[in-house]
Amino acid sequence: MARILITSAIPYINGIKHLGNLVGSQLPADLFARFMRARGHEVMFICATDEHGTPAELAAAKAGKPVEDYCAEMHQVQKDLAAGFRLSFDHFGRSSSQRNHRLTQHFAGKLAQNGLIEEVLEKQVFSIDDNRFLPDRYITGTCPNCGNTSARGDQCEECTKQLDPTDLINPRSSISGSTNLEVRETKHLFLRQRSLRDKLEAWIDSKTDWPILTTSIAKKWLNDGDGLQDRGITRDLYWGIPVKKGDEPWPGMEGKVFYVWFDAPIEYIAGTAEWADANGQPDAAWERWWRTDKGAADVTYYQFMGKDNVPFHTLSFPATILGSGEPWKLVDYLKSFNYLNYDGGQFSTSQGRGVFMDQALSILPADYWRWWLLSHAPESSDSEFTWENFQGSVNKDLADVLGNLVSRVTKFATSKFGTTIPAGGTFGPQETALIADLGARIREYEALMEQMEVRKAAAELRAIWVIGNEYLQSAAPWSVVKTDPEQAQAQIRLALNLIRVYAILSQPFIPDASATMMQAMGSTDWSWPTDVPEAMRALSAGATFSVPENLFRKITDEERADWQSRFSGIRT
Ligand code: B3M
Ligand code: ZN
Repeated sequence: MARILITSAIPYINGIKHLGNLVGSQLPADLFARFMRARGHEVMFICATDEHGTPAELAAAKAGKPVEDYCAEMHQVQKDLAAGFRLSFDHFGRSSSQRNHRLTQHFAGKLAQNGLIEEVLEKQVFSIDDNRFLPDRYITGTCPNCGNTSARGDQCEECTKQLDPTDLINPRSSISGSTNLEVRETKHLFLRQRSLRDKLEAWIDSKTDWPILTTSIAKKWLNDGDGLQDRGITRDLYWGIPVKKGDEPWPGMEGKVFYVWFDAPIEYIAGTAEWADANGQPDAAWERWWRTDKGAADVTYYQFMGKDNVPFHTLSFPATILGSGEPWKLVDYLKSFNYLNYDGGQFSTSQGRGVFMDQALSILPADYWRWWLLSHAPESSDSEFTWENFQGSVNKDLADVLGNLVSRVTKFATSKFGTTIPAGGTFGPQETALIADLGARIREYEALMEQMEVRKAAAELRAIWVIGNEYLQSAAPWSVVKTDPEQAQAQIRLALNLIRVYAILSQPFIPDASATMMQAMGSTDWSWPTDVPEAMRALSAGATFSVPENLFRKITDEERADWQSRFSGIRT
């Protein structure tokens, strides 16, 4: 039994996530966590909401709520949606927790002690009417290059020119529209990442088994242009973790907070501490996952995230950990994803384009989405959601292949033999061949799941469902029963056992349908089918089973057309 630590990138607090966000981190992480638990490993699976920064402050202001209240509410909304999608976190924490405050301040203190923090005096735009410093992208004005009147202080989106806020003509605050701006001096902390460059490079080079997507992004940031830059880790904001050196005040940094990207990954650790607190466990219980001097040396740590988050996890967060000089666990394997596009364009949170988590669950149960998203995960390249493709997968894979097998077998068995597993006959050559084929495919499925080859694992699982249908088709118990009822009983006994094995294998992808299948088979034995011939005899003659509710319904053409127009833009 191994010990497996899994974290998903933590979703930002300012709104409900779309399906592209979901499939890029939380959902595949859940697939892996479920699989590892099913294999009998000890798993700790952590996620949280990422709550600090200007976007949270602005979203709260827009909602007319204090930012603390807004974040508490949105945390609950996201937590409920995660539960709706059956994301099996051991804990869904909050980056605004006291645990994260203390750990973030602790890391900053250690980095300072180790000479890795530099205090820098900067010039920044201050909005007098808003009474705050404005981050570059919250200053709007006219682009000196192309004349676009709504260029942002960091970049003009029309002509893509990189800008400084002071380049803008007629600059104004994007928050209030005020033009009453001035440049003021302000002090900030910089993490001297550059001095950790060699250590980071050696560490990344040692990860020869990482996906190319992950290492190519890491190396690009390590080597591009001037290479790794020192990084500002503080901001002039109200909402965030106050800048302190451990428990001590940080002279000159009063009223400032840590940058959201400094504290967010530390929440992986803090979230595990929150888990311990929530379960009445001592510190040792979470430290054994994170401190290599306190039991975490035998933990394997996996991270899941979208490609845009990779630089922060291959450079910035490791710089924090390595720079602390303390024995914290570094990630062992980083699984990253490309983007999921939506129906000929991009998912867009700002335009409300695409399907968002709450909307998805309001039209169909979680398993339908889980199956489509995972079987089309954007691994080797970006992938695209279309309603035709979704309808096709659901109707074919789930309804025709899996659902149909379960309903055909259980209905036929009940009508001919009643609701106990029939005892007659013995497994013949056809049954033995199926069991052998199944065994080989299950080993392949395990290997793909272990390698986090999400799409390929889904394809293998589907192939496993298909061979069951092919067996039934050729064994044809509905004909055999007329001439050799004993043999038909053996065939049906095999098919019912197959349903139980399918429940176990499919559980990481479609947990609700799997639970229904297992319950219908009258079993509670979820143990992984390591010995396949034995697993295919687990349901013994005389035990009772039942016909489950229809597992999956088909999506009609009318529904497809309706949803396609409903989710095409502007979320209301
Ligand atoms: N919240 C990314 C995002 O919401 C960011 C991930 C943090 S992981 C520590 O896109
Ligand atoms: Zn421009």
